[in-house]
Amino acid sequence: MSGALRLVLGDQLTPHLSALRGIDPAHDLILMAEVQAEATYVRHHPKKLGFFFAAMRHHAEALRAAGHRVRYFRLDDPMPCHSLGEAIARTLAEGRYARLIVTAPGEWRLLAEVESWAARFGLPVDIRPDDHFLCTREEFAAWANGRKGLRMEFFYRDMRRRTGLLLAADGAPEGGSWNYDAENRGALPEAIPAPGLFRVPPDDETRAVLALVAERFPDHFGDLEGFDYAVTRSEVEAAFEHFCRHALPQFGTYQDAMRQAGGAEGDVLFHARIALYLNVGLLDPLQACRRVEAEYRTGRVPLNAAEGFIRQIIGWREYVRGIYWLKMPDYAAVNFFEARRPLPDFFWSGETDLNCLRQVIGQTKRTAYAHHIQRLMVTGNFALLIGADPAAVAEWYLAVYADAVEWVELPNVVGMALFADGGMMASKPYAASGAYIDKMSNYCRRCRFDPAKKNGPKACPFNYLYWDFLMRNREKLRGNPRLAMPYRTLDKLPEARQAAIAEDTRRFLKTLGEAA
Ligand code: DLZ
Ligand code: SF4
Repeated sequence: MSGALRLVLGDQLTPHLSALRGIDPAHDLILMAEVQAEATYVRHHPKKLGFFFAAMRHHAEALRAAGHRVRYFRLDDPMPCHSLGEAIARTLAEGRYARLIVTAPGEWRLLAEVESWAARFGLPVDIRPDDHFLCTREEFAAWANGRKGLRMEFFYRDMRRRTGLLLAADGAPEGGSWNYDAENRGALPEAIPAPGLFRVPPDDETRAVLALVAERFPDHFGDLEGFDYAVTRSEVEAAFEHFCRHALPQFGTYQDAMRQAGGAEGDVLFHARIALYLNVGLLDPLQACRRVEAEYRTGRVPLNAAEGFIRQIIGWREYVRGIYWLKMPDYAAVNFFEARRPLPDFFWSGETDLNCLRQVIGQTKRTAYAHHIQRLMVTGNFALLIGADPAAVAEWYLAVYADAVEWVELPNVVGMALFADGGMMASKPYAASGAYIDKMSNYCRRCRFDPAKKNGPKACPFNYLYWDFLMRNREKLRGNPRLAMPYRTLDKLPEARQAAIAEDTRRFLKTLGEAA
């Protein structure tokens, strides 16, 4: 009797994966493959590649230890596979299988490819729902159906009700409010130290992966040294435990803060750095939320921390994934502002005088990680203000962050950071001047620009870029009620000041290597 061939992708590393349900260990074969095409369709950060391949190899070992047969293609095999399709073709040439079973991939591009396999390989392909999420694509579509705006907040409340997380006995939200976002914006005093990050030293298998990545992908942006990610379920559990004990109590208050510090202390602050583990299936989102809720119930962490964490996971994370599948493939091409500027070269080097950008890009290069405000309000805000091409910006984020899979990265970049969907996700563009960055970080104190200066060579470029962005896009944004105040301020600016803003912007954009 020929069994089934069951494909497990690099971000499907859960033992209870839908593609493995009902598996017959005696006859079925699990296929996993490190392939050149997935490693290079964007030039992923070397630490991201190291993480994916190391986690895949350790997962294959765990599956074997659980009694399964696994065919695993490595990139350092004598005959590596170029693509997932090739890995399937070669496995089918090695043995007979009655059907192919796949859990739906998280990316539109790959799902389209999987859908072509039945015809290509001449066997039935069973595409099962992706069960890494709490809200299915169909449930999200039903929620969105007929709504005018698709705001996260209302979706999040439904998810709280559905999961029962942080609900009081009468079904009301714990503490009386659904959302404590206003208590997530504390500036971080220099005197408050952040707990050290949980680091996992690479084992022999991971070191072999890192050597392979160093050899095969030497020209990808990012450093490989200092690789410290967890790559197994037990390591991930330990990393999450460390977060819950040491960082979670202050996570809520300092969620949006940024800090330049000696060493790596500022890289993570009070964040969990678990998105990459959630996104490949090494950490279960609901279990993580229940653990955080328990910390609150026992009184070890305040409500603003527990709610802030749970909102990110069952709110934002599920919501952006829903938006992605609701709007793809058109979402990849949205460009509300018709922004066409190429991404400045310094996004690939960190070499810029704007200290906030230098710090965030430098950290990204070192670690393949930056937290949400660094991504949204420093690099994202800057890309929005200069009118960078959304597709180029999205490609950058997809390449450089270890947690970036397209379903999460694309809506966050084009919808949230760049407002390129014209306001489907966000009610106004997240445009901000230097004052915001100065309030939330210590970057400005170490910068050659002055966040208090509005114009001239010493002025923080975010200041004039912000007003120029509003002037340039007046027609598209003037009617937005949430921008009524800044437009009133702009209208009152003397003509000479408006001209200075335009001139400073022109001069600055020229330094990016492009005429304004
Ligand atoms: C991101 C990634 C990388 C770098 N490499 C592989 C790989 O070699 N094999 C694989 O099965 N998956 C890989 N992935 C993940 C996929 O590119 C893709 O992003 C997800 O499977 C989409 O859900
Ligand atoms: Fe960034 Fe402006 Fe602050 Fe410099 S002054 S760090 S450019 S916000």
